[in-house]
Amino acid sequence: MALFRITALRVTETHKALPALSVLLRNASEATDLKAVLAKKIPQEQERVKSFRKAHGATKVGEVTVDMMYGGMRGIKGLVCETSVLDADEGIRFRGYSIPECQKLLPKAKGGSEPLPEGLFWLLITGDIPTQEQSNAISVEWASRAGLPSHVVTMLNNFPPSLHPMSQFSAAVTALNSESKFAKAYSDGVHKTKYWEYVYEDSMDLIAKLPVIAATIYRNTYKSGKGIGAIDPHKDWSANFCQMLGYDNAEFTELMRLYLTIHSDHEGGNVSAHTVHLVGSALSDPYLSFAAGMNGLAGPLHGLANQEVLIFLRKIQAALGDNPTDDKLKEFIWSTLKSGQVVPGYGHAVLRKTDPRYTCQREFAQKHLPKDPMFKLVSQVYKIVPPILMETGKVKNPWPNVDAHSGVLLQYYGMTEMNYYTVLFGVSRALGVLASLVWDRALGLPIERPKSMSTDGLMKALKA
Ligand code: CMX
Repeated sequence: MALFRITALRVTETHKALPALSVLLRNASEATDLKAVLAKKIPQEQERVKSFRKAHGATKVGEVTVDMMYGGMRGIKGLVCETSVLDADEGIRFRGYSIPECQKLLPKAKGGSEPLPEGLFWLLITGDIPTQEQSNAISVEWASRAGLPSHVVTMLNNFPPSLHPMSQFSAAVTALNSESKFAKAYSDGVHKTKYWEYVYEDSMDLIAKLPVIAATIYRNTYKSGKGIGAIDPHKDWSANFCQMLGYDNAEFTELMRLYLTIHSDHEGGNVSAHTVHLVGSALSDPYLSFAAGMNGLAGPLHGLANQEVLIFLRKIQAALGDNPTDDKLKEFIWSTLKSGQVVPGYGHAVLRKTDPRYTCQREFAQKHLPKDPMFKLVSQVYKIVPPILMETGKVKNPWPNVDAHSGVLLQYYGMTEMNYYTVLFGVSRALGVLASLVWDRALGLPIERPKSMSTDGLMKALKA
């Protein structure tokens, strides 16, 4: 076990940076203070929603069929999510901005060309594209909040490396709830109008700490626990994360900025986002709510698909070699389907076209790794799989989703440990779901409790 240890000291080395941090934090002005910006916006939005509900509260927005009830509630409009909306054909828009627009408009790191996740978070939570200064202020603030309590470090260091990284991730986040300012304020009897402030504090703390947790898991599980180093307050969130993971390739850091931006949010109904929202509605603190969402992300039909895709590609290479013929590949795909398995990375509950998150990763690959054999295989799969899925006659969306491409990029830069990939997805997903959680409490959304029926009750109600 000793081999896999890192010391608490190593992780809390962030404190070494404190003098530099305090100077940087002092530079924050009212315009770069995200909490102050939100405190101005929230009363306006509360008023807007209140008058909208007063005028239209009883208006119907859709209907529920029996198939929807048995069919995973597909298509039921039953949730409000402010941060992003998914269009079946166009894909995701973050607060109204498409991925190419975000790539163009959001602040970048010095010398970089991909958007900073800090800027995306500002956009998700405020609805406004931030300035470079606002985005930089978030980098500094997250650096200042990154330290882990020693019990979480001890816990991480005692997990066997055989425990799946997503289980380690979710367990560590759950244990972090010892730090919850919301849970403490609630037990101290805080007024409900102030809930959002404490959920905001916990969310900022949690987002700041996630890369440290994730990097510790990576180093412990795959790199014999060798130290993760210190947070540099002059670096952005992704650069610090890459450095802690042990990667110092500038191109990989750019990939990570893109990756952490595009995986952040996919409107409110997907398993991870919906779970965080649902658990949060019981006033479980953000740590518990987020950990619950991560247990959903760890399912193979959701976030774990990025791991499954790489395993699938490796299986193809093992069976057919690096350059399979189209016919051999078709045969392989059909045999997968006939054995009752899904083709991972393809299909979606809402999307009906190629996922734009797939497209922007493909563009990254075309620019940086056009000759990579695995990328070539992914391109060939993109040509072969959709017509086959269409031919089955039952798959509603035969096109690739985000998970069909991410692993290929990671393995190119040396991150070949596919069981780890969903943790990266989880770090990113925090940005969207926690921004939403702050708004859930700001808008005073109640405990979620839809009505269920038994088959007998349903038949009786429909006189069937
Ligand atoms: N391979 C094989 N069969 C598929 C399929 C795929 N990629 N996608 C859908 N199908 C099948 C379904 O299993 C279902 O079969 P049955 O009727 O026998 O149960 C049928 O096609 C209809 O399904 P659907 O309405 O098209 O898709 P759903 O909304 O039910 O499911 C999803 C969506 C993503 C779970 C499904 O497409 C899938 O399993 N894809 C593979 C796993 C994957 O890539 N998941 C990641 C999604 C993105 C993410 O959340 O990260």
